[in-house]
Amino acid sequence: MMGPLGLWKNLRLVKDLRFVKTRMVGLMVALAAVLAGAPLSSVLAVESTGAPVPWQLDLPKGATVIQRQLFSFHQELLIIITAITIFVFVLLAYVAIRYRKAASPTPSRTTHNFTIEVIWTVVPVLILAVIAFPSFKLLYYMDRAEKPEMTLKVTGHQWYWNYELPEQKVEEFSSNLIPDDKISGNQIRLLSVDYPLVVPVDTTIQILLNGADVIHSWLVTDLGVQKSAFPGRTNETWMKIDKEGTYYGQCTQICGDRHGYMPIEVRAVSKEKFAQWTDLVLHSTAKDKMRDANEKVLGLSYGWMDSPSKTAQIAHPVAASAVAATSASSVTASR
Ligand SMILES: [Cu+2]
Repeated sequence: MMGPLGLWKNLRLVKDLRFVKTRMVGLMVALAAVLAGAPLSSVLAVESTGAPVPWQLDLPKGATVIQRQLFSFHQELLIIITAITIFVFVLLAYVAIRYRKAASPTPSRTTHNFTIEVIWTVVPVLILAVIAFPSFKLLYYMDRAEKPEMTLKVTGHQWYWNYELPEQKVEEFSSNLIPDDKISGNQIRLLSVDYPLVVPVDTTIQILLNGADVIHSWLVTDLGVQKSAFPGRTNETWMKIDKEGTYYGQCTQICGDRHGYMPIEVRAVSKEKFAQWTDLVLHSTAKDKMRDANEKVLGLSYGWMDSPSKTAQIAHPVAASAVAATSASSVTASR
């Protein structure tokens, strides 16, 4: 089979010295871009929380093994697509200039070239195979946890999320957007919620997802989790967070007119803090046990909840007791 050099000759590239020069410059630029692209993108990628930050570029580096693997896979793909784009661009520019009417008044009548046809079929197939293998490996790795240490149940509602930690006996509770006029301190508009999901770090968590009414999708980019929540079917995925912190996400399935108002806030805390939190959620003497636990363990303040909101974005401002409320009442409350 013809080697790459033969291919160049076949394309009559080497016959014109001017174009050899242009090609060299093009190749140098391509090489520089490929070499600089990935590390540059690596540097510019932020240690984010899922909330937007100034000058943010690229995917977050993540707080789970899955997200870090997704990030490096994305970097590899970036190199491949940059190289392909530059190659096609240089080739196209060469053909457009070299075979323009003035330079080539009598065009060639060639219709077939077996070698080139084999090459332009086989090379893309090889490139796809190189991409497909790590992609499938990652997909299966993300699919389900090998030895889950705890379970998290996520239920999507129009338009809020319910969480349940059955093994810790933390009953299903609702997580609602904080209305605009109540945002204060380091809360983030459209991302902060009243009762965040609290989970321990360094723990393999099996996530079971359901939709209560329509299809929703639970996405927390930093945790490398995105899974659809269907009514009448349980989906599974997992996460093992290795950095304490707050991670934000959103519903990524168009699920109704308040689809953009059902954010996800995950608080990853140490195992000790998580034990304290579950203990308070179960045994606190306060009227709102989860509020008490969040105030004491996470340092959240709930003063905003004591007066009604003027923007009234919240369908169910109370935690566990709101579970029985139907989506119909949330529609009435929010419109
Ligand atoms: Cu949704």
